[in-house]
Amino acid sequence: MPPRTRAVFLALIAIAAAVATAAVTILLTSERQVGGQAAQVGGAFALTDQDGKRVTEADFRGRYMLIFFGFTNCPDVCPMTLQRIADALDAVPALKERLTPVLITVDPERDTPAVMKEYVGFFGPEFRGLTGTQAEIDAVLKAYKVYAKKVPLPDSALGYTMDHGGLIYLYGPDGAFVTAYDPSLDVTALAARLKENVN
Ligand SMILES: [Cu+2]
Repeated sequence: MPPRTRAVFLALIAIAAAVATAAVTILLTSERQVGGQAAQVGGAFALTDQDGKRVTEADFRGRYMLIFFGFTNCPDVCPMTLQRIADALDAVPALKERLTPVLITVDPERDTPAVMKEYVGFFGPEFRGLTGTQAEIDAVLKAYKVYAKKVPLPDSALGYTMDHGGLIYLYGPDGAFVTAYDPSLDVTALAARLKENVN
C-alpha cells in the first residue's frame, strides 16, 4: 500500500472507531436515563380514600399497588381500563392476595370520596379510590409524571372533561417501582404480565 493510501486507510479506521465508540456511549447513556427516569416515577403521597380516611403510600407497604390515574366521569378509557384490570385479577385470583388496584383521580373537584366509593365499587371490593385537594392531586400527578388537563365542554351539562394520559404503574411491597403497563393491554396480556411481575 503506498504511504498516502495507507494514511487515508488508517484515518478511515480511526473515524470508524470513533463513530462506534460514540454510538456505544449514546446507547449506554440513553439506557441509563430510561432506568433512572423509571426509578424516579412515583413516591410519597398523602391522599384521602373512598371512606374518607387519610392514606399515604406507607399504608400499602407489604402489598403490591397497581395504580391507574383517571376520573369517574371519563366516558371510555378509564372505565375500560379499570374493567380490564378487574377481569385480569379475576382471571388470576391469587393476585388479589398480593396486590391492591388503586384509582387516583385527576379530577378532585368532582371526585369526592363518596363519588369515588360508588365508582370503584363497580369494579370490585378490592379497588381503592384515592382523591384529595387540588394541591395534593397536583403533587401526585407531578411525581408520577401523569399529564392531566381540564377541557371545557360548553355544550354539555358536565361543564368540563379531563384530558389525561398515564400508564398503569406497578409498585412492589417495599414501595419501589416495578414496571408500567400500557393501559390498552388486553385482559389476557395484562394478566400474564401481572403474573410475571407479582410474586
Ligand atoms: Cu379517562
